[in-house]
Amino acid sequence: MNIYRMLPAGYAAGLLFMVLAMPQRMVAQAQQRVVTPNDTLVSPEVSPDHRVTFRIYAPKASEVAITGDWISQGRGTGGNLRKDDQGVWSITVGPLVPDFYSYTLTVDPELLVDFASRSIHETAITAKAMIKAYYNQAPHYSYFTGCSGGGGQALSEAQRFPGDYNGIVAGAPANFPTHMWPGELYAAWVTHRDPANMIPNEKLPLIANAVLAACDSLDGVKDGVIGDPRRCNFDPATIQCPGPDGPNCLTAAQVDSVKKIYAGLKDPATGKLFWYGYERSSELGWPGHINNPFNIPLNYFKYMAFQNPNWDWKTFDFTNPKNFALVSEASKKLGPVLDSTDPDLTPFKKLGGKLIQYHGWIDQNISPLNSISYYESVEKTMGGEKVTQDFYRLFLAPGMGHCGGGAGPNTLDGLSALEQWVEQGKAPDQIIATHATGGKVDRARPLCPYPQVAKYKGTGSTDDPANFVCTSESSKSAK
Ligand SMILES: [Ca+2]
Repeated sequence: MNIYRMLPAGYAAGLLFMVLAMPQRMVAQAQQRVVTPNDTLVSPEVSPDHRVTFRIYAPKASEVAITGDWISQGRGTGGNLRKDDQGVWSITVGPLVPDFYSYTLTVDPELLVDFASRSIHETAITAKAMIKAYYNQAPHYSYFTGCSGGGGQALSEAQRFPGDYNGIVAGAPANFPTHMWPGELYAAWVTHRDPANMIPNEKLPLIANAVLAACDSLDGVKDGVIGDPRRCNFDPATIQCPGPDGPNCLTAAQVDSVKKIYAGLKDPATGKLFWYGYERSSELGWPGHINNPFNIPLNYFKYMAFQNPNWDWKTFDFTNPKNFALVSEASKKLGPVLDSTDPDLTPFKKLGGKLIQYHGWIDQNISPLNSISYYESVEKTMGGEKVTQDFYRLFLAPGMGHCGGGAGPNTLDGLSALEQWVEQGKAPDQIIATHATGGKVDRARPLCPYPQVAKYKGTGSTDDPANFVCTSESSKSAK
């Protein structure tokens, strides 16, 4: 891949394949004709509803040494072309369903498989074949990186198609959507049960500040970031108004909402956790969920689970056992296709695959506890921490939101760490993450392989990664 990084910035030449075809057929076509930029290949044999759509930018063969790797970038919502300013080209997977999350009433099971996993696999096969045809040489290494929906695709690849990639970066993976989507919608329902239960946006900083006041120092550094929110037991009742409602306190109904959002969605019959609550210190990211529901979980219910576009989420009481049973049934029915939670990564490991996963601790969309749960399930299945960390490491990022953002170091180069691991056998003992303000890096810190955490050595700037060390003082599944 490095060779591509040497290409001049703004390098615009290349081939754009806009493919609307079954991939194998498309490869055959591509080899038979001269392809020009912005060319569109369409297979007449495929109906418009069954199509794999993606684009490839490939540097001209005359301008690159053919020693490269390729990167496929998974995308939650797909469609955009990715080419960074160093000239690294990548293959970007586009939406499989024309209107993606706006699913059609007649759910086509084949389309669902395309959407969930097959498209990514077909893209890998097709892209490798096209690279070979175009450059007369197969890529030396193949990588996949994605966050959110793309992170879910990343784990699906490791589980379902272990031979597709040598290395995979899975960021904040949405790999358990049939539980995650109900859990997301639950937070919206909690605040809409009654107008009194709504938490005004203006009060979110009040809660976030109270959480920090209670828990910021637990990690040894007072820096606006909580190292491991599982250790924070902040009780919102401590900021409940002693009298009437006011701007600097919460009403009893608002306290109840906050408690429920922290607690997560539970089976009302058994009390068993169905999906995790939001972490303490993630409050500033709540507006997109508690005011109006995020469209993705809403459309899951409307189109995939219930097939009723008029379904009214506001009147769907999640604590009613009959309603919850419907949620659970939908998960059982759709989970085998949509979810990627298989903890057995034996085939991927045997093929030499390496997997780096990361997740922000204040992720406002996907719970970091799901990443921990999946990682620990793999450890259990694969035979323990050492065996697992030989090929799979999870990095939790304190103060990082969903795939980025937040007061903590929230930007990392997982792909470079992955390359070193795959190509030089150098496993990442830490990955440096940075935080920038106005384009200028003002904080950097190591992220450590779970269950290790970064601990301040006690002297020097807390924004200098050299003053932190990865230690094993964290406990697994503290919550
Ligand atoms: Ca702190």
